[in-house]
Amino acid sequence: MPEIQFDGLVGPTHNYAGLSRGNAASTLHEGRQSNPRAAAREGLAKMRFVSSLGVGQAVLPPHDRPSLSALRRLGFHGSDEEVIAAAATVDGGRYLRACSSASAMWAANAATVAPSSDTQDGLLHITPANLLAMFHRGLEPATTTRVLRAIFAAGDRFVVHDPLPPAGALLGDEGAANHLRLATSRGAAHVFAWGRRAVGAFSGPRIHPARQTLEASLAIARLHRLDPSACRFAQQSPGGIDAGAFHTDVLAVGNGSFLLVHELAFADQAALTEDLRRLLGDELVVEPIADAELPAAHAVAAYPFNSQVLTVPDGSMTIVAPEDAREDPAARAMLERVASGQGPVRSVHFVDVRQSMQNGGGPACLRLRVPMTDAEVGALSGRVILDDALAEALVAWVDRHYRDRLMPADLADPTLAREGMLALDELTQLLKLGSIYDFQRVPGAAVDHERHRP
Ligand code: SUG
Repeated sequence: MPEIQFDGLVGPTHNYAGLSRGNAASTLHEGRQSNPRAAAREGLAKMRFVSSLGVGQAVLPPHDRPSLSALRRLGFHGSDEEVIAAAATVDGGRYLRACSSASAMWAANAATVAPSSDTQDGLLHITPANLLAMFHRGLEPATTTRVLRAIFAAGDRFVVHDPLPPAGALLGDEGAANHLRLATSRGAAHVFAWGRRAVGAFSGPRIHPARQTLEASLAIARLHRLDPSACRFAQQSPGGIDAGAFHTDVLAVGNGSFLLVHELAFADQAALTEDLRRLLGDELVVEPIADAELPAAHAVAAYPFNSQVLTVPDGSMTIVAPEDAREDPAARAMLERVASGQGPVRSVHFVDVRQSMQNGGGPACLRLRVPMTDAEVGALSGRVILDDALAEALVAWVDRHYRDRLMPADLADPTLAREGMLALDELTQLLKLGSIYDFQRVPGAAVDHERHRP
């Protein structure tokens, strides 16, 4: 079944606020100047490249940031300007920074997906991730749910569930970044990776937080009506999380019959691989990468595993890796060895997504994969499938609205919020998505286009 790559378009407030403990790049770049326009252009260039390979590409809109509704729920009140000014002074501005993050760009964390071919009711199931491990990311699920329901609106084919309840520490769900779907002629297997469990003993990471719970993964598999015999629940290696692999897709990537996996991705890799082979047969090609070939620190810094492995129209596979992995000799050598071996991968391409990488998001983080039949693609709502005309319109839209430099201190500028509303209001028209943002739905909060044109 062909797969559509739904990429998150980078939002106008893309910045480096150092919000994600356990994400080395986010910590390293805290306080640096960002370039939202370049970030959005890099993302669009990657989408156009993937589309040029003959792979279906679609776009998900950014979220409205700063989230004024989230700031109001924290007790900041008055006009939008007053809310922003007050939040900028409390706790060193931490709530304003968190509520301004453009983190919805990392669409691999938007949701988990089960294609209709794998579900017992024949529907395509999507569950938006609750992202409760990090405050700034926990602001995403409501808008993500609205966006996905606007796009996957055809109820006879698609079901977009509510995110799992953000119930204490029980159901931490990070979406597809901790999920791998593999398939051979024997059928499909779903690997759900978890970092901690709320119930029962386990040995977890010591330094960094584990975000995904086993209980959340089990609930997603149930919700998606997957055949339990096709599901595996594998613990992420605690050492891998402590080395900076806060999501599984930092150390592993799979596509169809192919799995590229670092030694520190899973706690018991040998057992998992053996089990998958029993399930999927000898067609399964596993490329295990030893820490001796590519130390985890390189894998985390250069993100060769955070690549998109794509099946192209001739049936072979290609890897779309970050430019950073080309510049790291060990990472590059590993990818080139994999692409020149006996397996299904025939080529590697490198793309520059540096603005996103500096917050810990590589090519694979920027996209949500949705395996879909042609009829399902035809049933999507909105204008989200990327063709040349839409790509050009989006680049022009970015150039019209986005700043080319932003420091965390600039988040206190109320005109940034107005610029964002104006841009996103226009975007929903471009993408034909209707009113999906709080500022479009709250009475009295409509955008005055004439007054706020930059
Ligand atoms: O959740 N970074 C994101 C990166 C997500 C990467 N996604 C995947 N691996 N699939 C995160 O840690 C940093 C934001 C900041 O510090 O400003 C951030 O949220």
